[in-house]
Amino acid sequence: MGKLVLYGVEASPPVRACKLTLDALGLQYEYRLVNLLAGEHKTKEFSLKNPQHTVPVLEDDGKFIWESHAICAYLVRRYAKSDDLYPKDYFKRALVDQRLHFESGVLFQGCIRNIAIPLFYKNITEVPRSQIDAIYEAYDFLEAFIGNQAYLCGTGITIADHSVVSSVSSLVGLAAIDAKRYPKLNGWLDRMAAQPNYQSLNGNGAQMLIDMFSSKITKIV
Ligand SMILES: N[C@@H](CCC(=O)N[C@@H](CS)C(=O)NCC(=O)O)C(=O)O
Repeated sequence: MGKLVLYGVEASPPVRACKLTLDALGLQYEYRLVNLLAGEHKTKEFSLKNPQHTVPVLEDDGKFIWESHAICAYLVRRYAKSDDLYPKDYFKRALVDQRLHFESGVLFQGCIRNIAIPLFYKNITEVPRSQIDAIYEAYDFLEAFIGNQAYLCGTGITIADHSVVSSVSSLVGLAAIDAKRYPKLNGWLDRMAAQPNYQSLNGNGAQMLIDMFSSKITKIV
């Protein structure tokens, strides 16, 4: 096995998703901090690793992969002893892929990033209510996806749970989850938070992002 290095920053949801998968697989890795606010991801050195200059980036034996969903899938295919986290069965895998794409397009891009970019990079401190409504719409979908299952794709945790919990655990700071309106989502979040090492791998970083949002937002308009 080659040397694994994860480049990232704690507050980043997709970085935390990769940490959850690395831990679930029992993989040793070096973690290298990339200070986004200081522009370390825009350096020539980092662009050679990832020309899209996003974190996370995974380095495996001198090769680089970015995009958390690709990283988590790669880690399972390459290193897992079982396919539980990312099933080989065509239909089961399609279900995991659907949730991963949902995280990428709806939760991360549609909810978190749309709110974060104006706050952190454009000095805008008011958040349109429509963006908070979009979070609740996403919760409605997740409530339906979970249904009577313990996890997003059935009875066991998959990389879809790692990915989605990384976003939802920060979104709760912008749109609280009412257990009466979202009993399935609330129960799932509790089950994820009860996983070993959850707090250090995801909980603390999720709170950091919530605090960053709170320090910028003056008003929902
Ligand atoms: N869909 C990507 C999102 C990656 C992403 O946008 N990461 C943010 C941090 S949370 C970033 O690196 N932003 C810096 C930039 O876009 O220049 C993934 O899952 O890896």
